[in-house]
Amino acid sequence: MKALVIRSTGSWYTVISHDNQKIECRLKGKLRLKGYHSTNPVVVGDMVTLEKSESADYVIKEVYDRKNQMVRLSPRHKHMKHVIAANIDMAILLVTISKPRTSTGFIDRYLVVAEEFSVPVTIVFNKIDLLKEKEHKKLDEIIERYSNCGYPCLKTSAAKNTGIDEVKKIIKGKICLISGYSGVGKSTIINAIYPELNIKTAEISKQTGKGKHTTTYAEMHQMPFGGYLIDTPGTKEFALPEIDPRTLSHHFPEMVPYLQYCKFNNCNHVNEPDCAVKDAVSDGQIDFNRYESYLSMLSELQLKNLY
Ligand SMILES: Nc1nc2c(ncn2[C@@H]2O[C@H](COP(=O)(O)OP(=O)(O)OP(=O)(O)O)[C@@H](O)[C@H]2O)c(=O)[nH]1
Ligand SMILES: [Zn+2]
Repeated sequence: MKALVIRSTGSWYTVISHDNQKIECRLKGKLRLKGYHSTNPVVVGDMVTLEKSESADYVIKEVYDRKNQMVRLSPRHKHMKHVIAANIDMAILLVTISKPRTSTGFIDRYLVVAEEFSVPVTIVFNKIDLLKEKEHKKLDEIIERYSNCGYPCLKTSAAKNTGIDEVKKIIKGKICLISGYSGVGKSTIINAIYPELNIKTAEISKQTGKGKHTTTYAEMHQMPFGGYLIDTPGTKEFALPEIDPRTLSHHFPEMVPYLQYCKFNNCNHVNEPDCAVKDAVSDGQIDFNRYESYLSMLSELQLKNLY
C-alpha cells in the first residue's frame, strides 16, 4: 500500500494512505541502514510502501525516490545530514523585522540552500502590525532587494489576519515547507490559514517553560483547499550543505546573468580583474548586502574545502 509520510518522531511515523487513513507505523529493520549518511532515512513528504508485519502492524517497506529534499547539517552530529522534508513544491521563509529580528545573512543562507535543492522560495514578512513607521520603510527596502533577485515577497500579520488570503493563493494545491527563526509565527500563520487545525503556538508552551517542539522533526498539515503545509521547528542557524565554492554564485539568481562576462571563467568575483559581478555591485545592479553574504559564504565554503 502506498502512503505519504506526514509526521516522524524518529522511530514512529504517521502516514496517510491513498484512502485517507492515518496510520502509525515503524520502519522495517533493513530500511534503517539505507540512510546511513543522514540522521533520518524517512522524512515528512516521503512516499512510501507499507506492508503488514508479523504482529499485524504496518511497517514502511520501501521509500520512493525523492523529487527533492531540504537538508541541513544535523544539529547534534555536524558531519551528518538532517533531511527536513522531501518532495517539496515550494518553501515559505517566514521573516520578522523585529521580535525577533531575522538577520538578512540568515535569509541569504536559506535562499542559497533552497537554490541548491531547487526549492522555490517566497519570503513572507510577518508581524507587520508591530512595525513602526521607520521599520516599515526598512521592510520596503528589504522587499525591494529580494524582489529584484526574483524572490516573491508578501507581508502578513498572522495575529491580525492580514495578508493571509495572498498566502493561501500561492500555496493552494502545493506541498509547502514553512521555515524561519523560532518565534516568527510559523504555527500562528498556519492556524490563520486553517483555523480548525488549532496547533499550539509559543504562548501555550511558555507556560510549561519548554519549547513547543520536543524533537527536531517536521510535521505536515493537510489543507482543506488542497495541498499541505509543513511546520518545522525554528532554526537559528542554517549550516550550508556541501556546495562547491566555485558554483556558489549560481545560487544567487541576480548574479547569474553577469557570470558569462567575467574575464576569467573561474572567477570567484573577489579580487579578480574585469569581474562583471563586482562591476554590477559597484553600479548598484547587484545589492551590496547580498554580495557581502556571498563573500562570507564563499570563504566559509573555501575553508571547508581545505579539509
Ligand atoms: N503581534 C504579532 N504577534 C504574532 C504574529 N504572529 C505570531 N505572533 C506571536 O508570536 C509568538 C510566536 O509565534 P509562534 O507561531 O509560536 O512562532 P513559531 O515560529 O511557530 O515558533 P517555534 O515553534 O518556536 O519555531 C506568539 O506569541 C504569537 O502569538 C503577528 O503577526 N503579530
Ligand atoms: Zn567575476
